[in-house]
Amino acid sequence: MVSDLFDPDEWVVAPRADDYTDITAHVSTDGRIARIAFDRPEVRNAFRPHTVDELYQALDIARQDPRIGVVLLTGNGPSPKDGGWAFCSGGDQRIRGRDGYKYSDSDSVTDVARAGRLHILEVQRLIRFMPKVVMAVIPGWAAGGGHSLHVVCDLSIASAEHGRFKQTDADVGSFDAGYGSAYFARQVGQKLAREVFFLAEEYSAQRAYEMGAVNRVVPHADLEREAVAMARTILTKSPTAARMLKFAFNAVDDGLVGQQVFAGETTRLAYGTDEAVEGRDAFLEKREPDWSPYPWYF
Ligand code: S0N
Repeated sequence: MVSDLFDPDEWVVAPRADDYTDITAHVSTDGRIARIAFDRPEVRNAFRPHTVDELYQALDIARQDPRIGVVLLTGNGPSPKDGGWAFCSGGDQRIRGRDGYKYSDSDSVTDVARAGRLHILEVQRLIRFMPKVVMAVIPGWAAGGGHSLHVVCDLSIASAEHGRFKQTDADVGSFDAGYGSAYFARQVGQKLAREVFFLAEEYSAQRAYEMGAVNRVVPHADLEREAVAMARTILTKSPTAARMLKFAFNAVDDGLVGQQVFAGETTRLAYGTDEAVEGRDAFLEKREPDWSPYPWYF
């Protein structure tokens, strides 16, 4: 299935997406926006390792597509079982074992090669470090590891009627001790973040907006239309400015990795200058570089 909110005129199937079983992936007809969606509505879009592998691949394809500037991450729905809506309810608890997750429901044992590999964190890092704007489009529950995914996205937009937020990690004995908690506290403040984790209560989309955890709350029927409209506004901006801004926002919380990512971008920009070309050419031509045309700026 896709979603009741999905506009078929807006999207075409993304490259390699025909084989996906746990997600859907589409690209807007003009090729500039990706829509990637959890597609397990019967379990509130919980992810299993197979889901995460597909998600990583679809996000990475979007990352490498030079036309795409914005990625919408959402959850298909409603559930055929009870009509419930979800963005994502985190790790699939039915296949969680002592040493990790079974790869899929049909596995009889946990795959030892994958055991202990908490690879949803690799997806979090991909979202965090891809030079595109990633927006969580939240039609229903964002719970547990699904809550953490929305936290790590650059922007979040939620359904007024069905958007629900709950951090259940401590209920089920798991804890996202990285972006899901510590970075969340940067967003909403320490007291609120601790309340969300320690009490594991339910919060409406409006309350999440008031906390500063969500950018916009819109009528359910308009959710994807509004998300696409926001994406189209972002796409009117300079791609270089947008990527530098994303990495600037990240850097203060990402330590040396944040500095490395930002520094890589500045090096890439510097390579485009005549000054850097002179340095390269001087080396290749076995001569001293002539820096005289380039001032020490003040
Ligand atoms: C989302 C909730 C609040 C929705 O409640 P609601 O609307 O009352 O629906 P339910 O009747 O509860 O659910 C409908 C059906 O969906 C199944 N289901 C829901 N969530 C899951 C799930 N996560 N796994 C498996 N099944 C799920 C229900 O069982 C029900 O099925 P039926 O109809 O057959 O009974 C509510 O559903 C809820 O609280 N869900 C559980 C949320 C949760 O605790 N998630 C896990 C939290 N932990 C993680 O996500 C791990 C974090 C993580 O990924 C991670 C982070 C850092 C490092 C490593 C990891 C890692 O573990 O990989």
